[in-house]
Amino acid sequence: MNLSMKTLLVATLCGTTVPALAAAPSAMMVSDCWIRALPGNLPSGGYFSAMNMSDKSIDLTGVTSDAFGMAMLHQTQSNGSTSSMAMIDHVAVPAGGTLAFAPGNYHVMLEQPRKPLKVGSTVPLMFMFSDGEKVVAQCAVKNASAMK
Ligand SMILES: [Cu+2]
Repeated sequence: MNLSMKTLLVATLCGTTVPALAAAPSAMMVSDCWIRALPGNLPSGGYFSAMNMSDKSIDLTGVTSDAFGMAMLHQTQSNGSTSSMAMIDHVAVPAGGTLAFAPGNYHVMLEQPRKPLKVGSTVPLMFMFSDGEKVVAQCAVKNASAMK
């Protein structure tokens, strides 16, 4: 598949057009971002898909958001009946591949919301990658029972 076909395909998959303003060709794309808002002061989970359009593996190295005091990369680890969460430094997005953050595995732990999360609104998260790219995605706020 040549690059322009790939770009077209990606644009189609994302339901958006490729931004014409992009100064440098960007390798990473973040899509389907959403946040599971939990009541009270419980931390919320952030989920998304990161697509690597380059031919080398690129790491996701962090997430930040003005909407939260703290955002961390976490992984849920279950052994039998118990599950716990571990903090992770970085996760590789394979060359030409996709990494999914979904309930039960990788998630962004979002703590200390600056203001209460409103279901139905969107919140921007900024994703940082090892190639120096920063990608902002608008994340849909969903209720506590949402699974995707
Ligand atoms: Cu967590």
